Amino acid sequence: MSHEVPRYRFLPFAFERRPEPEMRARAKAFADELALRRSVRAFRSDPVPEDVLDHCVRAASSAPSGANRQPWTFVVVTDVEKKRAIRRAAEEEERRSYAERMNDEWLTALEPLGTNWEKPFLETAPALIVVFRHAYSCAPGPWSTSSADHERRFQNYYTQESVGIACGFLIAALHHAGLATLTHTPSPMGFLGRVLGRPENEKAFLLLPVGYPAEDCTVPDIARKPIELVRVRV
Ligand code: IYR
Repeated sequence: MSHEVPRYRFLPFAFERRPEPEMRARAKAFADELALRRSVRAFRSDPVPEDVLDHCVRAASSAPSGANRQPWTFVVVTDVEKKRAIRRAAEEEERRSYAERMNDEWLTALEPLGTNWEKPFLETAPALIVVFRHAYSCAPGPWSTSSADHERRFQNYYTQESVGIACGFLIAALHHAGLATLTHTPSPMGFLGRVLGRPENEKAFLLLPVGYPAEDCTVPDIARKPIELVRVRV
């Protein structure tokens, strides 16, 4: 057991404590804003500003992660051919999922949403953000983007939790910026690493079509559980 690794330098934390009325107003405004987010399945084809997406990816990448490994890559896909390839591969998997992999209970749960194997939004959305989880790293710290040196594997920690949190930040940031998203999980997702040429240690985690809702876009009339059903005080 080696303990030769030096500690980080610890710096004073510049934390601003806010007056309670301000906290309350900010907490409410944030919850009210997030409550307006909806999953969108019909997009306009208008392009989205790449620098806005970059800021949103920066927000996502500020998420906490196990041992600060930051075990994620966000691939921003705007290329028409790549989007077409992703749609083709996703629909192939989804066709099989709807026909063979999902059981009756699952299909029944989805019936009210009216989803099916067809995924036109993978081409019409101007951008797809594909989030990859680094199951392990090829370098000891978060910084090297790694040569394809798969001789040595360095462990990452709590990667599902870390990348899940980063995705939450990303979806919130995109919504805050004025963009609509869909949380899409074609299954299995192995094709995304192949189409996008990601290294072996990166596993596709989530596919987010991003853009503006189509003019005739509709969303299902669903409600969030009231706080009394989701918060327990002890
Ligand atoms: N991944 C499939 C099926 C699907 C599953 C769930 I759970 C949803 O909430 C929505 C869809 C699809 O994208 O159609």
